[in-house]
Amino acid sequence: MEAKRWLEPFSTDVQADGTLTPERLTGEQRLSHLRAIYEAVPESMPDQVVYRVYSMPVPERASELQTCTTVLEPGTVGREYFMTKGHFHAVRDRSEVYLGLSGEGLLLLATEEGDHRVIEMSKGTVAYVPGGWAHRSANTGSDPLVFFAAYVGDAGHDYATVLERGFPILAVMGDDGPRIVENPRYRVSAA
Ligand code: M6P
Ligand code: ZN
Repeated sequence: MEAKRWLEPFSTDVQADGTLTPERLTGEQRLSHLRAIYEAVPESMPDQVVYRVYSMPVPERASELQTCTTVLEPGTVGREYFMTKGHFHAVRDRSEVYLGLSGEGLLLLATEEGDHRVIEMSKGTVAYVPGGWAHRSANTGSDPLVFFAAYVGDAGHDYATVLERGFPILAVMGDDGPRIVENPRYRVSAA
């Protein structure tokens, strides 16, 4: 039989809470999986879900677009807002687009040289993440931060670089709202 040349078109419904129909939960990150990204997680904190990712299934190749929603719960660890692990793309030049669906947050971006940017995210924000920029989201609001993402199909996730070096900036709760501060734990690339 002749191999199929093209994928079958499909659609998915994004619900108001960011979940997909049909259900496509592909990742659930609890605080116990995320200890390394915070300065210190108090022993007394319950092991709650910090965020969930719902992805549409397409092959990981450059001709496709990976798409997903992320639902990041509100909360803090010390003064640091709940955040995603953050990653570079394994194939560094691959880009990504975010679309804010609900909630309030900050998209933190950083290059391997330590250059950094911050984009405010809320419903309707379209944020462009060029190749070469690690990206991490922080929920600075009191409701879940929900956003849609689309990225080049073979981008892959490099978590190790951010885990080893940290992120140059942190989103922390200040006395009168969110603040961006330098991360004292950050180690710039040796390159
Ligand atoms: C966005 C995209 C996904 C990513 C998710 C959670 O939806 O960038 O690729 O998986 O956020 O972020 P992370 O993988 O860094 O935990
Ligand atoms: Zn990405």
